[in-house]
Amino acid sequence: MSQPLSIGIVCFPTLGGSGVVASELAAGLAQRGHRVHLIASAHPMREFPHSDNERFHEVQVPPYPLLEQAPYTLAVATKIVDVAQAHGLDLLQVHYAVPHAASALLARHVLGPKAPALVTSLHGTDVTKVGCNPAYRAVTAFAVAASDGITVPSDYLRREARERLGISEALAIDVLPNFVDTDHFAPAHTRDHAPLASLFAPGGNAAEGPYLFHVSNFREVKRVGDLMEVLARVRREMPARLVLVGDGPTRELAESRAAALGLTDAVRFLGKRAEFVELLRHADGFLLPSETESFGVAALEALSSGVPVFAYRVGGIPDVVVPGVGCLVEPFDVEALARAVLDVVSNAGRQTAMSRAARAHAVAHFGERPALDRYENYFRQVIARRLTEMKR
Ligand code: GMT
Repeated sequence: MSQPLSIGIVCFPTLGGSGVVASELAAGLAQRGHRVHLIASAHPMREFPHSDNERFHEVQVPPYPLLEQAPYTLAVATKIVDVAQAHGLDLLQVHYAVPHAASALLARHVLGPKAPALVTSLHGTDVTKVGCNPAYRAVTAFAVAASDGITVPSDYLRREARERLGISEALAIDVLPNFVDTDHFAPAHTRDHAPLASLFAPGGNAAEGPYLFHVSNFREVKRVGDLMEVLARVRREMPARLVLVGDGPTRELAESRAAALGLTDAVRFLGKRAEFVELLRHADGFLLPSETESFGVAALEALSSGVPVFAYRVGGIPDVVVPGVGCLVEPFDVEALARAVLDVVSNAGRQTAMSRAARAHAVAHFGERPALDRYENYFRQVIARRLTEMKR
């Protein structure tokens, strides 16, 4: 067995997206014997740590009256330096380029020749919305390009990174698709609606449905208003209900749209929940009407749970939601999305076939073990390359 590595992983502790990928990766690598140091402003929402090989290092951002905004970027850089000096790191992987790539670069300068190899893992809006904003672009692009390795979860985001951050073709950007814990996100043994029905009325009529599901951080890019438009249209033909997990800036908008469309009794907003698979796996369909997604981890978790996904054909979603495991329609056609949902959920045979195909697709293409192999190999290559370059 090759030598275990000492790996630092920096991420936002958010539920969904990069925070989930980072903490699952940390757990998986630690289980393989590597020493993993997770650096974040709070414990990730998913269970952590899983083993003695994992350590959590909290980034604290002390306020001071003179500082209008607490300098998070500096606090992350300082924590990286502290962890590297105390524990020795072979490699540091930062998830979400803004501002983590800049923090890492700064730490690298402080650490000098002993600095670990640096991998920046781009995720989505750190390129397409925030990183390319003129307020951040010059430094973000510079820091990303200065990394020893750059990863993205899809070809789509690689193209976006080249275009929006101007990352030259001379620099490799490697596609490492996201993955899912298929044991955790597994279909229900008994496919019934009972756990979802009880959210609407204790002992409610579980035979009614269909039940639709959504998980997100309720940012504008998620177009949560479209969820209500789709639900209203589906309900013209079937007594559909929608369960929503997560929270964020557009949750109120979704609630008021639901009220305006007379849907209040047909929706349940559950807020942030680390554990939602017990509900998700009983749903008939997962709605993800995002403006764009570089990948769509939430969609993959649904597929793995045997839940077909309905989304717009945008970004990297077509890499995940292939024909037969869900339906993609043209952006932002709520009529078409509602029709796609109805086509599937109104036909028990079609729904079951799609649910089985969704699960099989997730297991065959997005399992954790091959993904961890890819990351391990990639990290070792980056470390070796950096050592060679340093010897020159
Ligand atoms: O970039 C974001 O919007 C946030 C990010 C996150 O950190 O939650 O989500 C992105 O990264 C995920 C993990 O790689 C992807 O599954 C999401 O599709 C992606 N979001 C977008 O591109 C909007």
